[in-house]
Formats: sequence, structure tokens, C-alpha cells
Amino acid sequence: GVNERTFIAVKPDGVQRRLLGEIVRRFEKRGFKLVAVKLVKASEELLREHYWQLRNKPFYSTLISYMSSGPVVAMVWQGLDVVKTARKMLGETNPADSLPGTIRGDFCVEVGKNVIHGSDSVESAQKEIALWFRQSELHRWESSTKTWIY
Ligand code: YYY
Ligand code: MG
Repeated sequence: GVNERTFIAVKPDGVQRRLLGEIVRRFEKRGFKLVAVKLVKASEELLREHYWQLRNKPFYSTLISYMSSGPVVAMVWQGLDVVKTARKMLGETNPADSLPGTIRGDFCVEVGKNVIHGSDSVESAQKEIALWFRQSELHRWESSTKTWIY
């Protein structure tokens, strides 16, 4: 429904490369609503929890050090089918497989520096939002454009 939420993070390379504004703009323009945002230097503990399903992959330790190499921008976006739509907006995990027009397809070339994270399912989104944000950081607000989007 229209209250579906997803967790999006602009990774340290995205922040360093000044891609934040462009990425936020894409989600705003699409019609999604920002309900939480913060700049965070993620702890290794948080990142290990975030990526626990990948703990046995060969790239896991590289992934954790990359993700802790600088601040990330953690966000929660809300709207109809936002989890699936955000994944489409991101592109494939490997930028080389990502079509132009997608965030990864437009802004990066390497899987290990792929600029952005997006939850892969509604269940993952709920877990990730709870991991990265306190309830008080999730804002309720009425969008004045709602009736033009829905
Ligand atoms: O959800 P998504 O980010 O598209 O991919 P995941 O399979 O969850 O992997 C998380 C993260 O790990 C990915 O964004 C880059 C990194 N990674 C990697 O460095 N090398 C791989 N072969 C696969 C994933
Ligand atoms: Mg994933």
C-alpha cells in the first residue's frame, strides 16, 4: 500500500562523490515521501548486523570496511510499492549489469563501490529501518502533493 517503507543508504563513495542531491532528487521526483534521513558513521557492529546474510561471502570483510570508510546517508522512503520500485531505480547489484537510467547504471562501474543500498523485500526493509533508526526519527507528515500522486 501507500504506507510501504524502504531503507535506502547512500554509501560512503556516493557521499564522497557528491551524489546525494541527485539521488534524493530521483526519489522525490518519482513521488516518494522522505520519512527519515541522517548522516551516519556506521559502526562495524551495525554493519555486521545489516549484512549478516552475507557473512560467509568472500567479499564480506571488504564490504564492511568499505561501508565503514566514511559517513553514509541513511534514509527511509515511503509510498506505493516503494521497495520494488526503489530496487528498479537502483539497478542491479553489479553496475555493469545495470541499465543506464538507473542509479548504479548512471553513477558507478564496480560492484564493490556501487554507491547505494536498497532493501530487497518488505520484511528486510522493516528489519533494516528498525536497525538504523529509532522510532522517534521516523516522521509523520502529510504531503501536499499526495492527491496528485495517488
Ligand atoms: O542488495 P544489493 O546491494 O544489490 O546486493 P547484495 O547481494 O545484498 O550484496 C550487498 C553488497 O555487497 C552489494 O551492494 C555490493 C557487495 N557485493 C560485492 O562486493 N561483491 C559481490 N560479488 C556481491 C556483492
Ligand atoms: Mg542486498
